[in-house]
This record gives sequence, structure tokens and C-alpha cells, in this order.
Amino acid sequence: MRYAELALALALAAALLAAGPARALPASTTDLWDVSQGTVVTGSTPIHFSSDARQMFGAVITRIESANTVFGDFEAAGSLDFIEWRTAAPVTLRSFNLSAVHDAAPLRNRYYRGMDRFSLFAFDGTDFAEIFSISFSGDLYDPLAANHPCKCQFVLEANVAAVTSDRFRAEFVQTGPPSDASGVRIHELDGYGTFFGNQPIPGTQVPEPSSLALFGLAVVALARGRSGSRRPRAFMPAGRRGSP
Ligand SMILES: [Ca+2]
Repeated sequence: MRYAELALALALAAALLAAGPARALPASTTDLWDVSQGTVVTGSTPIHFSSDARQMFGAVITRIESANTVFGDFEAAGSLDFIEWRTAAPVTLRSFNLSAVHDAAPLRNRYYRGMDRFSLFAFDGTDFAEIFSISFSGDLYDPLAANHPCKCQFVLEANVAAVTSDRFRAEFVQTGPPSDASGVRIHELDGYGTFFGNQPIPGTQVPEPSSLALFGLAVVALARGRSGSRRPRAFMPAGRRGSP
């Protein structure tokens, strides 16, 4: 492959990566926040009897919701649930993966164990400082089933500015009205010491799509210039890697 073609291929790959293809990152049992690494839960709002607060950090304690942490029911829509945890030693966090699951169609939807907002905090020695927050509207739970066939699972991979702490907190805002299935259900919350390569890194410049397009045009112009009067060979971009 000629230099100009290689550069163009790299530009196309960068554009595809910037688009953030959907994928489902499996829950980890070796991440920074997993109970296998010594993490302990230090506090939370009430947890549903069918689950345990530690299960969103990899523990398997109860049998009914054996892989999930479910917050208490009969709270008003918009109520806030939280959980706080401590790691065995300070860790430097650079990314996390959140997996949440609400009850499935056709009888249920996001108003049953779904959430409108997720926020993440790290203790800075004085208080819990917010390091990430995202609000959802409409069907946040994978309506196209890109990550899960039940169309009810949401997986969020995100990078955060590197932060070192041994105490963390997460908050979840409940979507549905009070019922016996209104408490938010979290499958897993994993923390990592490395950045996800397919997500923007806070504090770094992300090329605008228009910039990428201009860069691509420049590369094409360079390729034509280097090839002289010869007709440029057709370029077939590689298949979109990483897509489900
Ligand atoms: Ca885990």
C-alpha cells in the first residue's frame, strides 16, 4: 500500500472510530471496582430484597437477581438512588462501563426499573466530586437492540479525566412512577485504569467531522499529486470493524 493510500485508510478508520460503533462490553470480574479486588460497599439507598448492593460489583449473593443490584421500590418518579464504595487501595480511574437492565417488553418497559440520569463521583479528600453525568430522554435502553435482544439493556462505555481515589459514588434517577417494580436495576458497574480507544478522552482535542473530511480531501489531493497523470486506483475501505 502506498503512503498516500495508507494515510487515507487511517483517516477513514479515524472517522469510523469517532462515530462510536455500538457494542456490548461484557461485565468484568477483574476491574478496579470488582469485589474480587477488595472493593466494599459503604452505603446506599435501600436495596430490593431480591438482590444485593455488592452484585453490581461482581458479587453473587442472592439467587433471584443473582447478577444485579436492584434499588428499592415504591419511590416517586424522579427519586434519586445512590451507592458508595471503597477500593482496597487508591486506584486511578480513566474509564467505566455501566450495564443497566429494565424489565422487558411486551408487558414492561423503561418505567419498570429504568433510569433517567446516571452520575458518577470520586472523593477528593473533602467531598464527592462529580466526574461524569449523563441524562437520558426517551428510550435510552437500546430500542434497536444493538446490545441486547431484549431491547431492555443499556451499556454505557465512557472515559473520564484520570482521577485517583479510593472512594466513589454513583447516583441513579428513577424513571417510572412508584410500583412494585420501579426501583432502578443495575447489572454491573466496572471501573478501568485505561481509556477506551473508541471513546473521546476528556482533555484532548477531538477532530471535528468537518476537519476529518478536510483531512481526507487533503490526503486524496496528495495521492493524486504523487501519482502524476496516472489515474488514481480505486480505494476500497476496509469493513467496519468492531460493529456487532
Ligand atoms: Ca465488575
